[in-house]
Amino acid sequence: VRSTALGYPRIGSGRELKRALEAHWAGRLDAEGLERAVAAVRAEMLDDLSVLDSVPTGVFSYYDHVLDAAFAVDAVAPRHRRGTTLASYFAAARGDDAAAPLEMTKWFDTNYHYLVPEIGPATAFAPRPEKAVAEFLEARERGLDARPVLVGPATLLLLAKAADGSPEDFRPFDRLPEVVEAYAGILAALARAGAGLVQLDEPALCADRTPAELEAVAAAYRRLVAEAEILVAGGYGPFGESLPVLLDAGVEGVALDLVRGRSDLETLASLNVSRETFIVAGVVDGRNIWRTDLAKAAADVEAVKALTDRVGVASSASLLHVPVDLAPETGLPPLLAERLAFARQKLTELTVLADPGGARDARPDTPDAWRDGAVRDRLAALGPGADRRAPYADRRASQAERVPLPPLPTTTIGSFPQTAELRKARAAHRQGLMIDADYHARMRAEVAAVISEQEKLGIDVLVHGEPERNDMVQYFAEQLTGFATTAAGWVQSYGSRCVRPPILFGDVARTAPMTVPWTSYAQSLTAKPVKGMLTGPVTILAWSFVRDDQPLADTADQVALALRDEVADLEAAGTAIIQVDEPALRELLPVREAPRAAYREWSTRSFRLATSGVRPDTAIHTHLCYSEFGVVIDAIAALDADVTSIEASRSKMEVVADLGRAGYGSGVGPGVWDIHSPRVPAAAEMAEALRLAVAALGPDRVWANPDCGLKTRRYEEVLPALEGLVEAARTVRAEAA
Ligand code: THG
Ligand code: ZN
Repeated sequence: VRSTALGYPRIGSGRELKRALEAHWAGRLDAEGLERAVAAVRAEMLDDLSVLDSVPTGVFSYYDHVLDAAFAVDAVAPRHRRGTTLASYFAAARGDDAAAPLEMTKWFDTNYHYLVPEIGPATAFAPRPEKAVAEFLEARERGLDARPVLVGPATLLLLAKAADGSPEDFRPFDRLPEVVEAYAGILAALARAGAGLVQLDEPALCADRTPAELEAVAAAYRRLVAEAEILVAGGYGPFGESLPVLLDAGVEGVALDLVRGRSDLETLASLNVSRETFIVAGVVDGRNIWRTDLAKAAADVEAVKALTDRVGVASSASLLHVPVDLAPETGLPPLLAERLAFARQKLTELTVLADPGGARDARPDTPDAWRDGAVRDRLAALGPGADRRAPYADRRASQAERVPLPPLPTTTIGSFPQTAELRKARAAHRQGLMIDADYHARMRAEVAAVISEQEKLGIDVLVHGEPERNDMVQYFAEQLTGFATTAAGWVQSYGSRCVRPPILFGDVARTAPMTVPWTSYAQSLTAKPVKGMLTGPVTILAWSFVRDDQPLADTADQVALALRDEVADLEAAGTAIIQVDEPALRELLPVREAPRAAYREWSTRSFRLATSGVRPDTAIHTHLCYSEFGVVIDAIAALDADVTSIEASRSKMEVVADLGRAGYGSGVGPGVWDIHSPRVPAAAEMAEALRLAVAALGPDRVWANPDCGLKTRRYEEVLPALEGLVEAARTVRAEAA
């Protein structure tokens, strides 16, 4: 059995790519300097990957692997074409003065964002194999058995969106036969360079596909196998009915995700495949950081061997989703550290599984010390109504009485700009160079400044600005039991941006209030209402590495209970409005339809469990962003929040109408300012968006707010934009009166 990985982190063990990219974009590093820096990152990747029998190449990326695939077939929007390929590439990724960037959205059910290619009926495809060939040769020159990897043609088109101006009924997938010819050209170039097996990633075939789509995929692969030996990799779930389609098309092999897609073992058995079939068993979890149960993994490899003679072992998905190395994490509790494997450690596991003499240890049980009987007893004792509040109509009346607000009240989502000064203070505090008292004084001064700015602007519902929070999940993880945080466990989120997902390893409990002092302090400075700000249970799970020894639903309930206590403490401190954000509600939605109902059930229940312990006159707000919410509209209604603020500015308020259709009857704050762009919208533009929302919902249910937190923006943009927002709300308010 030969070992491989489907992909690898490409940010560098010390985030060298991030530093080089940001220096280049700031004009501090020229193209040659950038090239030197990324060559070092790729060399480090190859050093790591060289322990494998088959080494994936081309998995380095300057920004995003979907964008790489679009460039490989020359699907570059005309507005992004610049003097060099790299300049065009960064124009597409980040935009510039002349052109808006490509849209960004979540890659399957992960916290990684890819760039959405724009493909129209007239997009001219052509093979651009230079990157794939160069990275293949770089590995081969080291004497490695190199295997080029590219996002496959079906996934590229299924993830793309129709270019502006395309006919209504056009779908990028319609162009499959033509894009396949460009892929054929790339495969031919790789073959000329000496490549054997080539991996095409087709995780979109692990989602529900129509028979017509599968037929088109079959034709595509029948064409491509004429050019090269192809290994099709899935990941992110079972191939299911896609599996026989691929095998019948004559691909050399298929890489199965045996962590999330174990049912493919049965599918494979039912197909009675020839013993020549090449199957790569993805038994090492590419999505999580737990050490592999090598005994179980080896048993799965044996199960595949019972069906065919040609078997490999691999990660279940690209290792992109885990940090590079556990070695620097010397601060973790030993019981936890010995149970973890990051990317480098997973490579070692793969070599052990490929070695006939390797030691296949079973995974040790979860330590008793990680159980919290009190939390389990409390959850078991919850009555059936524990996740239900009074009817919305009653809540609405008592909330209006407690906090009188004008129609179209103005508010922000929670965070204010994280200035360089704030970051510096946090870094100094973390390194022990600033004592707690000074740090807290600095943060309180920031809260006071943020409150005063909002009062000057005339905003109706204020926030404290969250200067004390590094990340909206990590901040809570640092304070809850059952969580650990890493020192340098960075995972790419998009481009040069990374996050450090906390590790949720044991039962979760709150030991003390986590946010109350900040909110109370802010409230003490103003007569206007200040919102309490929390992150919801689903998002805390989605943006952490979560224990896999019990159902996610059970873990979500524990987090919800801890948040429920925080909500109660905020209410007891006099907070009338408490916002519990769930930006990742869409993200954890299963890729296939079948398991979605169960997900909607437990995710919304955990949110309600967190938020239903309050009086009817306390308003619960929530906020959602980062994705298209059409598929979770019912779940949004099931959260039963009093007000939902939602990303809407880029979709031209469509989501507002969707909410109406789904029977969502409470308040809505459709974001009228796209904060992901540095552009400051004019008041008239925001007023127009508010009019659309008022037309759909009436004036009594609409709030005026930006579409996300302001932490990544600068005050130079924030102050004029908020001034315009307040003006827009006043204008539309007057029109409605
Ligand atoms: N937190 C977490 N996941 C997220 C977001 C988040 N996923 C979706 C979305 N928000 C992603 N957006 C960003 C935006 C900025 C950054 C990361 C993800 C970012 N990161 C810093 C960097 O790379 O330099 C590091 C931040 C830090 O010091 O912790 O700027 O908000 N979990
Ligand atoms: Zn947001």
